[in-house]
Amino acid sequence: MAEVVGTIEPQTSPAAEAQATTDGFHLVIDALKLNDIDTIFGLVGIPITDLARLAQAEGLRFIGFRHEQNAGNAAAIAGYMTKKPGICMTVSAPGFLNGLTALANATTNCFPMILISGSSEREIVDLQQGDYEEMDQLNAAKPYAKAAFRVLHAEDIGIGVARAIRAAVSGRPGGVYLDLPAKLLSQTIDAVKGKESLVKVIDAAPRQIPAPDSVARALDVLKSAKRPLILLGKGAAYAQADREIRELVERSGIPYLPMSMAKGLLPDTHEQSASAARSFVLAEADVVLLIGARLNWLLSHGKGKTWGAANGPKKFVQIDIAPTEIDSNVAIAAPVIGDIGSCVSALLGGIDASFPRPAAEWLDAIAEKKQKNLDKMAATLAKNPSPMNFHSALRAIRDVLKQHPDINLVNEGANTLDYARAVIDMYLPRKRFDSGTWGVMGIGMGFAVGAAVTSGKQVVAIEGDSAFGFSGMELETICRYNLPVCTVVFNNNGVYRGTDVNPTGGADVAPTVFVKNARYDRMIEAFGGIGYHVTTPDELTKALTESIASGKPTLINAVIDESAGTESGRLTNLNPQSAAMKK
Ligand SMILES: Cc1ncc(C[n+]2csc(CCOP(=O)(O)OP(=O)(O)O)c2C)c(N)n1
Ligand SMILES: [Mg+2]
Repeated sequence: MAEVVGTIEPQTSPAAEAQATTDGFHLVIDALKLNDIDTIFGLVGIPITDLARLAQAEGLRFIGFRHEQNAGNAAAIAGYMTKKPGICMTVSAPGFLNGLTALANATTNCFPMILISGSSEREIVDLQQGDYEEMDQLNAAKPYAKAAFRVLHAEDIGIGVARAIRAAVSGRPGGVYLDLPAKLLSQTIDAVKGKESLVKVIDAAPRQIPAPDSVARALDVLKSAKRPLILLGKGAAYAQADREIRELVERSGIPYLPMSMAKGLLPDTHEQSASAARSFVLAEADVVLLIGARLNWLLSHGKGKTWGAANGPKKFVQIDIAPTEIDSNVAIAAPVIGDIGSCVSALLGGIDASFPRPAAEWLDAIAEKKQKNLDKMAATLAKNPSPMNFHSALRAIRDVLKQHPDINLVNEGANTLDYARAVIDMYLPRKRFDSGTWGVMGIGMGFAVGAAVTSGKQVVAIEGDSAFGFSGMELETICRYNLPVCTVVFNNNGVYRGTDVNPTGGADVAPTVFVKNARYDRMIEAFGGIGYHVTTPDELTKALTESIASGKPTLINAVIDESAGTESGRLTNLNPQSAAMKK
């Protein structure tokens, strides 16, 4: 263009015009950035490939997965760890549906996440004319999400993203779906107008202060207790009110039980932990303070034998952010509604030197029960059977992890989940991520990637061989991003155990059985990771120690006695039995 030197470029040149406009792609990324979102977990394709490229070009981290469910699980756990919505981005119809499982799981577990999916043309979808990946995604998402929104005009992207963020994290957190049609992404609008349309969300999850009379009522009920108990749920861990919760437990002197993801809120070795006497305290307590724990199936709905029905009704004090949680399963004597930090602080205001300490009789009975069970567990853990069983393998892992209290632990399986939850102590809050409210299989590698990317710290994933299979291909993702994830596969040749047989004597193996002696360690080697094959606790100790020291992607194939597990782990009672087969 040397020949035009000295001439003034006309104001309406194509270059100037391009500068003066923006489009849907840029507005989505700008809206996320404006709200301090720094990572997207996703999987590319039509129509979001350029959105992913642009995100990376604009300085966001785009972590690409091999299946959207795992990207969604990574986003969900990032949301749980940070109280900021984790973002999952997918293509339309099948990609969206793959992500929807994770969105539903996030909503069930109260993890804040946003599933952003590209979608096909509304005009064609609504007339069912057979578009590429046609689906009415917004309506499909609605029953499984806390909220679902669609944006049709580029100037509404800012509002759409803001609504999604606020819906995900305010009140009870959950999964939000944001539908972005392909046409929206390429829509152009004036750049200044576009910039002005963006919304920075102020105070996305405002504190919710409990009513003083509800606090007074709760304190009265607590003071009336003879055998009080505190139950900490993952809502308590999510709240990041760690100091206040610890102070409440310690100042009141009340024994406490953590639900699995609340482990580590106070160290599991804390003398007030009643975990080792769980059945005893649930049955015997007369007043129970629930903090961010729901009385769902995991707590036997707050009634029946587990809760000592024969001892008469319990009195519950329940702290929850959602008023509709109250009386969901049993009558609640004293609801305290608000955010957990504010509610616990308010209760602390009434727990002074005059607050009655729990009776020594109650504490002594718990201590005695605890010691008995801990001795029993120590004897079980001390055994060295060959082949190795769940307990001897977990003893080895427990002893290594004790040296690394800040490790993130992912855990799923049946026996592998139930035994690991009981044996592996947690020392810090929000370090244990597991199958959660649904008891779902498949969160493993998604949670592992999410936890590693979010914390930048080591992850150890203790996985049943069946559980691992649901997300195993993400080993490639772990290797691609060189994440410090050590996956330990408890390989007992199957679902629950590997010893079932086909009663017909036919060639097909039983429904619960896998290929015998599979070498999961070789899977990670395909992607440049390090594989270990171990058959004894000593080998497991060595492999895990080396893995953690290396900080590299590793997988330990831990061979477990194939006859050691029980059907459904500890949930045997939930299996309906065939009357015809019992004969
Ligand atoms: C999505 C999903 N599908 C199926 C199940 C049923 N299920 C519960 S545990 C489990 C696997 C248990 O086997 P494994 O992970 O090998 O653990 P083990 O008991 O052998 O240690 C399955 C398939 C589930 N919970 N979630
Ligand atoms: Mg198994």
